[in-house]
Formats: sequence, structure tokens, C-alpha cells
Amino acid sequence: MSKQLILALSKGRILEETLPLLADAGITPAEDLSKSRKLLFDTNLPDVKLVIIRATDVPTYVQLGAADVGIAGKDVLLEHGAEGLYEPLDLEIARCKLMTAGVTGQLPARARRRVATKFVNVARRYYAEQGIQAEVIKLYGAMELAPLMNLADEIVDIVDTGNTLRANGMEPRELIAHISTRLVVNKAAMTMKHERIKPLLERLDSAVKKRQ
Ligand code: PRT
Ligand code: MG
Repeated sequence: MSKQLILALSKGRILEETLPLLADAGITPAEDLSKSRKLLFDTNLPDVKLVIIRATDVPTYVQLGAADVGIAGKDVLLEHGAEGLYEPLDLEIARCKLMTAGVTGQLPARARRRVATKFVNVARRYYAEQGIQAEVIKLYGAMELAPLMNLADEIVDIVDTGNTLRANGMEPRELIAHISTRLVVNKAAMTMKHERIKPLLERLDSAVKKRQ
């Protein structure tokens, strides 16, 4: 294993909040990420590189050791499973909640509830734990549309202010999990590159605490 450190960052809203934390921890991209179509970036540190990928791909990169360290939402980690990963740090950014939701005032009528979501594993686990029979339908976006179109009785989705639900005539129901962004580390890298990863974790930890 080379002593180079590869960090896999989730693009999108998490990236915007991650970069200032990384900067506080002494890592800055060598070029403006927003002005580039590249996916692999050098940093100010010769032994640290960044890959900017879909949030849902971050756990895969880190699990398989293509990246040593990853940054992703707890929602993504819960859905993907955490085998082969350590989760040593809560970055406490991009906070939100995973919730069930449905059309306002309209409770599920079917005995076997239909649930539309992109979090199918989380949803199956949750309804099973509640002892509720559910048929979980995988969607890739616009979950809020499914109950309105009678595709589903409920959805499992991310809720922050609740404005998206309200704008679509829906209401949040049960809380499944509080979500924030986590730092994950490949288990082998944690051992093999411990001298390199430990100070990074410490510096990020103090960057996080400085913000509280
Ligand atoms: O776009 P893509 O399919 O690649 O992924 P994505 O949309 O999940 O990425 P992105 O960048 O939007 O969000 C990535 C991560 O941010 C998620 O995995 C969460 O961990 C975190 N996060 C925090 C959120 C929100 N807040 C959030 N509000 N992710 C999504 N939302 C969306 C939500 O899906 C819903 O459509 O915002 C809407 C709800 O917001 P309110 O304020 O209207 O309730
Ligand atoms: Mg998005």
C-alpha cells in the first residue's frame, strides 16, 4: 500500500461544507474544484489526493480501499452498510432527518403499506422493526410525487425544514434517524497508514469542535 492518502468526498451540498473543514485541517485543493471537470485532484500536500464522487459511491470506494478516507452522509452509510469501514468522526454538517412521510391527513389504508424511497434497505429494516408490513418500492428521485400519484402510501426521505413536503401536500410522520455527515476510514488503511491518518482525524476533530 502506498503512503499516499486518497480522500473520497461526496459532491453536492456536502462538498461545500466539507472544504472549509478540510482547509482548517490543513488540506486545500490545488485548483478550484468548481471550475474543473476533473474528478481526481491534487492538494497542497504532495501525499494527499481528493476524488469527488457521488455520495452513494463513497462507501464503496473506501470499503474496497480505492480511497483511504471518505466523507458521506449517515443516510448513505446506513443504506449502504458499514462493513470494512470505521466511522471515527461526526463532522456535524449537512444535518437532517430520515423520516417517513405521507399525504397530509391521509393515513395509510392498505394493510400492506406501499413505501417509495431511494433508501430501500433502511426502509425495509425500519418497517420490519415496527412490525408493519410494507412493500418497498425503489425510486431514484422526486419521492414526494409518489403518494400524490397513488404510487405509494408513504415515502422514506430526508427532511430538513419540511418545506419540500409541505409544498407537495405532505407531512412528516415518524423519525427514523438523525443524520449528519461522517468521516469513514478503510479498516486496513487505518492500520497501515495510521501515522498519516491519526493527525488528520485530530485536526478535523478540532476543526469540527471550533464550529460548535
Ligand atoms: O443529487 P444526488 O442524487 O447525487 O444525491 P443527493 O441529492 O442526495 O445529494 P445532495 O448533495 O443533495 O445531498 C447529499 C447529502 O446531504 C444527503 O445524503 C444528506 O446526508 C445531506 N442532506 C442534508 C440533505 C438535505 N440536508 C436535504 N434537505 N440531502 C437532501 N436534502 C433534500 C431532500 O432529499 C428533500 O428533497 O432536500 C429536501 C428536503 O429539504 P427540506 O428543507 O425541504 O425539508
Ligand atoms: Mg441532489
